[in-house]
Amino acid sequence: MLTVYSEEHRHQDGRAELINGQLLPCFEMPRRAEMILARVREVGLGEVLPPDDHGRGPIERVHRRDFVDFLARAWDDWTAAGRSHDALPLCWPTRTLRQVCPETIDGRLSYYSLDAGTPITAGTWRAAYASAQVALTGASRVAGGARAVFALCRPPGHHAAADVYGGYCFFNNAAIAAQALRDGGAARVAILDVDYHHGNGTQAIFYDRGDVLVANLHADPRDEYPFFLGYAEETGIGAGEGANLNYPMRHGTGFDLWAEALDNACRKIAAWRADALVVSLGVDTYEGDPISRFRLRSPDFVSYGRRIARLGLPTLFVMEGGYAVEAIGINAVNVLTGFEGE
Ligand code: Q9C
Ligand code: ZN
Repeated sequence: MLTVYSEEHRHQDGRAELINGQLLPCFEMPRRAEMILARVREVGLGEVLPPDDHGRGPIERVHRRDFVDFLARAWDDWTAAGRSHDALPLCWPTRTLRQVCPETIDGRLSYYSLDAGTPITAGTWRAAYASAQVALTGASRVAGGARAVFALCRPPGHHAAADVYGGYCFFNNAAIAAQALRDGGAARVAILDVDYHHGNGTQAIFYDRGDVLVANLHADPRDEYPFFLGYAEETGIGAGEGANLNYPMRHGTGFDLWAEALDNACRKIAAWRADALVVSLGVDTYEGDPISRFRLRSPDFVSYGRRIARLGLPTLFVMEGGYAVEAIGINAVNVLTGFEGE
């Protein structure tokens, strides 16, 4: 299987995120992608290629132009305001407040963000832009006939919506890739999100569309981030009615229950007759993950990779979360070798 990878991800190296009431070192760190790449090479998964530059056009098929402009300028605006440390927002336009976009950088960080866990740094734009290009290059290979491609994206993407960043995500790489597959001729694209957290951004982007099916397996938002989306009753709206599937599961969920949900999602994807599949591949479902509460073991990742392969669809794997850095390479690549072994 071909892997697409860019070293540009290293430019996203935030110092701290707000988590559990503390500013702690970022869990989303450059070593994550380096460990995955090392494992790709160790098992001899296949060729590793750098991305092509597809420009801003395909990013703006998913994200609002004002949001892309905001990200492109955020660091310069922040330093122009006299700051030299990472940029974090402090308040949000919640109930009782208005959705207006302020002029000052602090107001704009608040307007466009979803949490205080996602620092904008000097290199955020470079890294996020390259991550989207990695996904787009993978999509173009799949459109060109590859059975499967691994887009080793970092930073991740599935929490980012059309004009919202957060959850360590800036551009929604999987959504951008799915849209590129649509624009490249696939009539129906399915997105299967197996990250521990609900892919709120991906759901929001495609919620009213019938041409992209989104299936999400994740921790129940009643007790896990992102808390405000990902409930089972969210099934889509308008033309998208029935094209959004959520499988929330409680803390402590192990592979038996998780695999049943995956099997159900795969049956729905097969019945829906997708032309291509994008897998939002987060491996924070692992039992050793420091911020997550599912109990998958490393061999389980092989087993579910095999199940995904049985769909028989042209498949793009897009890397999302996973924070047990020592095991992240093994777990992510286990999915890919499981897929290839089927
Ligand atoms: N107690 C991804 O996996 N903080 N993002 C959660 C949990 C944010 C995770 C706090 C987690 C975002 C791509
Ligand atoms: Zn996650």
